[in-house]
Amino acid sequence: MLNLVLFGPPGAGKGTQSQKLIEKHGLIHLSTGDLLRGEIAQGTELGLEAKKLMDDGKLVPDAVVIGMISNKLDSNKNAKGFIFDGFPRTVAQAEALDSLLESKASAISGMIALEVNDDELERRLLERGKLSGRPDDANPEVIRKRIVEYNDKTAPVAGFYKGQDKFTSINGVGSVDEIFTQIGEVVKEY
Ligand code: B4P
Repeated sequence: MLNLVLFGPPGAGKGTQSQKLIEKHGLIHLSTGDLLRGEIAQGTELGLEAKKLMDDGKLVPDAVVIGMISNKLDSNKNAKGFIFDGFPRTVAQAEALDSLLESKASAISGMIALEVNDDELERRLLERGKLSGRPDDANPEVIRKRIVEYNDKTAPVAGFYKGQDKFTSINGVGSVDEIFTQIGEVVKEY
């Protein structure tokens, strides 16, 4: 089973590259950001709680996103593999994901981290905000808060996978196709 974690700060290109990876490898795409926005669109209680945090650039509680991922793993029992996009975002989430996969006799194949500087992240997210209307992309202050939250809580997840010898970092600045080619070189090794 091929189980990839696509990692990087907000706007690094995780969602963009995930789309290309699912087309090429037929994996199931699990984006916690998309799942949360789905809850918001349906107006569920979980969505209402998540929206307050997301609009303020904060992470949603671990238990909420771990529960969503657990349900998705259970409902895709015959999958060839998964792309985890925007998950895990904390070390607690990474530990929970290992346990969930282990209980299904599976494991993470590797993490690929996209490195992009803060100015480029802000530029990309503001650009997307103009088209998508995503409230968390519309405001430079919220974007900066998301980057701070990433540095505080999410960046340590890289150390978790380095400790398992499953971490590869690539340059996330360049054309979408150039970056996809670099990702392909890494995936070949898994
Ligand atoms: P996400 O939906 O995961 O938001 P993101 O990190 O901004 O998306 P992504 O990184 O995929 O964007 P992409 O680069 O593809 O999360 C949103 C919020 O949900 C979080 O802030 C948090 O509140 C909550 N949340 C989600 N998961 C959570 C978890 N596990 N735990 C707790 N909370 C969680 O795209 C960005 C833009 O760049 C696009 O417009 C794209 O077209 C452009 N782009 C991509 N590649 C490019 C390139 N090479 N060159 C130029 N532009 C490029």
